[in-house]
Amino acid sequence: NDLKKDSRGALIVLEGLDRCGKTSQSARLLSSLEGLRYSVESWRFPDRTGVGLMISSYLSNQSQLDDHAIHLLFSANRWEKRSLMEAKLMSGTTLIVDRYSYSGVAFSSAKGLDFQWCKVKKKNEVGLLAPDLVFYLDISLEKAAERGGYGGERYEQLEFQKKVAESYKKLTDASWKEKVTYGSPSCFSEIPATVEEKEAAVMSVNEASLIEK
Ligand code: NYM
Repeated sequence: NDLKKDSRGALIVLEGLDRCGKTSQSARLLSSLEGLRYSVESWRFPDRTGVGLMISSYLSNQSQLDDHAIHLLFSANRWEKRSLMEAKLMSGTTLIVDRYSYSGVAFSSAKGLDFQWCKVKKKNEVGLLAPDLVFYLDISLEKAAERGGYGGERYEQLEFQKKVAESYKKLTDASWKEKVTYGSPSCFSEIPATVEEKEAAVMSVNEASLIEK
């Protein structure tokens, strides 16, 4: 009950290629922040419930969908969770989110969809909650491919991931923090720095900010 809940929680997003280590690093960030008595939850997109059931079936090659249609389903999947995310943030809970709108752009544009059409600031994402902090977990294509092997789901091929990496490069801006995941047990080992970053993000805004044009 002595959880740090005075201000709103921060929306922290982790992005990167498939097999870049987001799952492990989310877990580490979660336990570090819990250890510091923050109220914190770990989320991921796609959330494989609701619209996410269709997404999951598409990703496991059990169904076919037009590239634009699946792009919009990924977006709808974020909209489905928007009000719950806002409620959590406003009640002081920090959310660590594994993939968000940037994955939407990076993966769809890697398939050949027009980058401008997919962009985060296009209408279908405008009004979703804007992250306070985005971590890009950087890993070489080869190292990512070595991990557990690709092939389980759609998109998990070296050539495709190469295009995804190029799309991410176009999306990255100065506010993103890069973390190298390969070879270090935790890229969040200097967690106090992350907490300072979190507090800076929280102090500057009271309401959760939105993705805008
Ligand atoms: N993906 C994820 C997209 O193509 N668009 C999106 O908007 C999101 C959130 O889903 N290969 C892709 C990236 C991944 C796949 O994600 C499943 P994960 O993190 O493996 O569950």
